[in-house]
Amino acid sequence: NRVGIIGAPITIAQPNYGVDLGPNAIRYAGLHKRLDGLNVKYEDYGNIDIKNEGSNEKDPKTNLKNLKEVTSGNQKIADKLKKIKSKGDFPLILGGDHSIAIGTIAGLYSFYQELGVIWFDAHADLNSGETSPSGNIHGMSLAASLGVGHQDLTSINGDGPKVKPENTVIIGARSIDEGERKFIKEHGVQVYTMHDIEKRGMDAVIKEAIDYLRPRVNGVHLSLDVDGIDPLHTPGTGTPVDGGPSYRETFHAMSTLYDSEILTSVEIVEVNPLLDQRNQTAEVATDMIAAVFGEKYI
Ligand code: DIR
Ligand code: MN
Ligand code: MN
Ligand code: MN
Repeated sequence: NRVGIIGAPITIAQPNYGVDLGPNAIRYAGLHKRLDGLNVKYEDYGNIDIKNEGSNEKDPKTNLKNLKEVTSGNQKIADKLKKIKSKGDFPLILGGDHSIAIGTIAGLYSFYQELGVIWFDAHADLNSGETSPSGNIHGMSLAASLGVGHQDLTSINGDGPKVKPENTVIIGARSIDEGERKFIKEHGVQVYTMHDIEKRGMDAVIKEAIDYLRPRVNGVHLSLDVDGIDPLHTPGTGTPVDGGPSYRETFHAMSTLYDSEILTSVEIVEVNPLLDQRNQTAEVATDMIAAVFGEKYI
């Protein structure tokens, strides 16, 4: 299948400007050449035109920042996803902040009613206006995809949940808010924290996640937040958390996902070149994309 590359530069679902430059930073890091080297055919559709006009103010009623703008940006992303899926492309979405997953998963829902999601992240992104300590919608995108949160966010491309909690796996979590902990207990999302990865190793964890999802789902979306990786390797991101999986562990997880042939779409988010050192984070992101498309040696 041909890969369809889309830049999705939403930035106003979190407070640091610059994450809208992520898609181009990843292209400059050599994405196309790496795919060429793997003999992967692709079409790069460029960046979706997103209006990042917002503020850092929470709406006192909803506890959300920039709800209208984040919603309209994600509507555009969902529409674009549907378009390229209709052509038969394998979507590769470059963020942008992690709110873009609301749009990508909503678009994918038109094609996979039993979508599996692998959420590789330091965070769980399971907040809502009721639980969020920040009001930043990038910390709510998985909840919204599961049907929990503001109606505007849960009704993109149709009302209600786009993915089921039992089809959702979080890997790499090490910063989970109180309300998110409750959400996980109540809804039964499968979570592999850093404790699990440390104890059992990344190889066992990623294989278990694959074996868990395979019989349940008809497609699997990988949502890779670069802050999931240890910030030693990925300093260019807005909310780094120490103690994450290393470059090697992450590369191995991506490589194992490639071997499993389970993935039907991939997104990579939260690369912020303005917080980075010499585009290192975009380069690591590109290495991980290469791994997920079959690269074995760096
Ligand atoms: C925090 C941070 N849990 C929040 N979330 C982030 O604001 O909801 N997600 N950084 O990627
Ligand atoms: Mn995230
Ligand atoms: Mn994160
Ligand atoms: Mn490199």
